[in-house]
Amino acid sequence: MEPNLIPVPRALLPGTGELVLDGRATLTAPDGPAAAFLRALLTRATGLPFPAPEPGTPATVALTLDGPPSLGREGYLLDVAEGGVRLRAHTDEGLFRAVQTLRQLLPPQIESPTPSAGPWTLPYVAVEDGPRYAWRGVMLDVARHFFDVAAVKGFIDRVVPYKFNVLHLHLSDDQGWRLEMAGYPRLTEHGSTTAVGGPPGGFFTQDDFKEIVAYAAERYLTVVPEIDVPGHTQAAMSSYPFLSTQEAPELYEGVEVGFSELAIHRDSTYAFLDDVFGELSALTPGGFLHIGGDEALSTTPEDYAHFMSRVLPLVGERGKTVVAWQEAASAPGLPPGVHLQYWRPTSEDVPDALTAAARAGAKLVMSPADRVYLDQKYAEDTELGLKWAGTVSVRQSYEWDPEALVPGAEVAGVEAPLWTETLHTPDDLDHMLFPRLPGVADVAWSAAPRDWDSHARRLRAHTARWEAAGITTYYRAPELTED
Ligand code: IFG
Repeated sequence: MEPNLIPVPRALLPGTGELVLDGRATLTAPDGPAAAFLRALLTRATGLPFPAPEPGTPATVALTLDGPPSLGREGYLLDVAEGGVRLRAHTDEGLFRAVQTLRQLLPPQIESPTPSAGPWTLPYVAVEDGPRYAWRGVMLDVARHFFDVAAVKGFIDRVVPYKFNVLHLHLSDDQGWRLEMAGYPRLTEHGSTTAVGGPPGGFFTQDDFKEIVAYAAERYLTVVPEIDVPGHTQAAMSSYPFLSTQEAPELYEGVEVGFSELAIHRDSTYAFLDDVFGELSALTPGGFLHIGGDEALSTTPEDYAHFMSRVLPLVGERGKTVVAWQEAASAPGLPPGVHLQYWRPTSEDVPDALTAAARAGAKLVMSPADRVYLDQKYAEDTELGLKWAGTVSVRQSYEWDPEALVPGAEVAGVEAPLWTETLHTPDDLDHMLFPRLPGVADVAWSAAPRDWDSHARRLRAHTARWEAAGITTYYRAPELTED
């Protein structure tokens, strides 16, 4: 029987037989995040020592960096056979992805935060694998409701087993500004004090943000911070009214969008953004900054174009690649390498400007709302979530092709946004993430054609893994019960 791996690997050859890891099992691995992660996972769940082998004797589990360059940055070879477990890659990041596959080959109890007895069986198997897309992302909106460092780390823990490699943090919106800016203390002193429905708000200090970045980096996730402009800016304007043409901009606790815009024709707006993107760049080791650009419904197309022409260079000058929501396609002079995030439902026509920008070299991050907006209800009776894009079933998040939406475009990858207007706690996040997130992971990693029956079978085998990991509020989708 083929193991229930998600995402599906490029090539897998099941063997006959299984290996049991016990107290005699030894481990060798090159120092780095992959080995550190594997040791921590094995120790935490099995309590076994996994010492180094005697000199000259082969290890039970061996990670090596002698994989062929053709594996690329994230590819790997994994073998479980009578002689033991071999993970080979060309980089430590590739070994880290291999570790996630090894993890899924072990029994669900490997996900437990406390040791259990095992047996720690591994089916004989040979895997050759690598990702379809370079950008495999999830987004957490910490603006509508704030989620602290511990909650963000928990969010990271949930996406790592599914080989995601981008964490997009939506750090500012009408309802809150969530990252301390040394040059503008009121953005958090005042702008972070509330949320949708009212307080409490919250914010990340710069040390908090560094802690998140480090935790993500140890798991080969690149943090992509977003400061959304020129719309979605009420909290910033209430903190610094010089940014606004409103008389006395107030903090906002509702869920409307499109009513706010920065003062487009004031130099002070761009001086502010220059400082903000300067601080943000210094805090962000990753190569991307997201400037938002969505739903600027109070801004004329001319003003939007003017705004973008002044803001885009502020990011480029810091050597960062610009990411923006798809509306930015209409901006003149998009910088090379710009990543435009497609988010409107697939039922809508693709704007000509987006097709043109793609033809001119913009890369697309595919986040169609009716496929991967995981804040959308599963069904009419889902208590949490919105449904402006319609309900999004488990099958809908899985059964779609990122290449089919903008012909001729270069797709950088796929990203699942989790907006939090209606979500307050990590349990709420888990309910919306699972069971749809693994399907998004499969679309982002596996080039194999979608096979719903196979995916549903795999998902049914993953519920025990979620439960062992403490993910207990996942949606009991009808697809998860044997039909
Ligand atoms: N659209 C808004 C988000 C959020 C979302 C909720 C984008 C790019 C609806 N913009 O999605 O701020 O409100 O589903």
